Amino acid sequence: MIFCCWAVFAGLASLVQPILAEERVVNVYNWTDYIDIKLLDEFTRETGIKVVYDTYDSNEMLEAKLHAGKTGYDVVVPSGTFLQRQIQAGVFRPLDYGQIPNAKGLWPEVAVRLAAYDPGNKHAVTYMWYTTGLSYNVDKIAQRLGNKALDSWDVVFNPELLKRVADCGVYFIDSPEDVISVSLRYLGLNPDSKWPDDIRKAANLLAQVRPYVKKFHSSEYINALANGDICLAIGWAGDTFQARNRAEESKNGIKIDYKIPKEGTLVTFDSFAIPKDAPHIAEAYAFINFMLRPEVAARNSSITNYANGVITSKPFVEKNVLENPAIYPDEATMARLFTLTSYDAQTQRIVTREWTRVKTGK
Ligand code: N2P
Repeated sequence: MIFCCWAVFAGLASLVQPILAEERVVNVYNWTDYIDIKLLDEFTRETGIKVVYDTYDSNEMLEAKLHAGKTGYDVVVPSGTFLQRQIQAGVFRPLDYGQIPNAKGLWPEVAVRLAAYDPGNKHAVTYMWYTTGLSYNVDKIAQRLGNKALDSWDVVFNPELLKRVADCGVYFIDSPEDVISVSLRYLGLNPDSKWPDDIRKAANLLAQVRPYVKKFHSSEYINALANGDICLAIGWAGDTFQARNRAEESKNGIKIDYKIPKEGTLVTFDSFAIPKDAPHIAEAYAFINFMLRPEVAARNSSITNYANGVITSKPFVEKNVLENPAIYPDEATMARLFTLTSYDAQTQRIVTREWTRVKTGK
C-alpha cells in the first residue's frame, strides 16, 4: 500500500516538475566557425543552462537585427566599429563585472584597444581579435605568380595580376569595412577615411578587379580554399588556418597559407555584449563568464585559430596557434596594423551604395 501511494505521488511529481522548474536558456548569436562547439554541451552540463546557438557571417546582418529590436538574443558578438555605434544607439546593457569574475584574466593591452570603441570597457569584453589578409593556395599561386607575389596587396588590387589567378578562383569577404579600408591603404590614403571621394576611389579600384572575383562571401571561402575550389581570398587569419586544417584532415595535398601584405592591414576586435532587451540576463553572464575561463578561451583559440582576449589563457593554447605570428602577432607585425572607427550614418550610406555597385558590377 505504502509503495503504491509513493509510486503514484512520484509519477505525479514528475509530471508537474517541468511546469514548476522553468528550463534555463541562453540565446547566443555568434559568427560562423568561431567556437569549439563541444563547449556548448559542456556549459549546459555544468550550469544546467541550455544554449540556443545561432550564427551569422556579417556585422550588417547582426546590426539589422539589433536595430529592429527584440532579437531575443542574450549574447551577441559585434566587431569594434559596429559595437561603437551600437553602443551609441543604446542597444546594449552596461556590463555588471561582479557577474563576470573571469574578466580578471582579460588581456590589458587588448582591453585598452577595445576601449577605443567602448570607453571604459563598460559594455563589452573581447572574445577574439585578428587581422584581414591574403588567404591562398600555396602551389596554385606559385605556379601563376611565383613565390613573392603575395608580399603586397597588389595581387588583389592590380587587375593585371588578379587576372592571372582568376582561373583558379578568387573570393573576397563580403565585408565592405575590411575590403574598402585595405584598398584605401593600398592607394596610400587614410584607411579610416570618411571622405566620400576617398570611398569612391576605393570603390573604383575594386570595380576594376571585380571581373576576376568569383564571389563575395564571408564564410564559404573556408571550405572553398580547403577543397581547392578557389586559390585566393581576401579573408581573415583564423578562417584561413581553419581551411588549412580542413585540407590537412582530408589529406587532399592542398597547402593553404596566409599573408599580411607589406602595406599593412586592419586589426579587428570582436566582443561579447548583452542586448538591452535580452530575456535571460543571468544566463548571459554565466555564458560570458564561462567563455572567459582561461582553459575554455584557450580551447576556442586552438580550434578556431583566432587569438582570444584572455591573457591568462595563453599557457593552454596549442603551441602551433600561439606561436603563429599571423594569429598572435609579434611586435613587428603589430606595427603594421591599423584600426578603424565607425562610419557615421551619411558615410555608411555611401559605403553601402558603393559596395553594392562593386558587387553587382554596375
Ligand atoms: C569567424 C569570423 C570572425 C571574424 N568565421 C569576423 N568577425
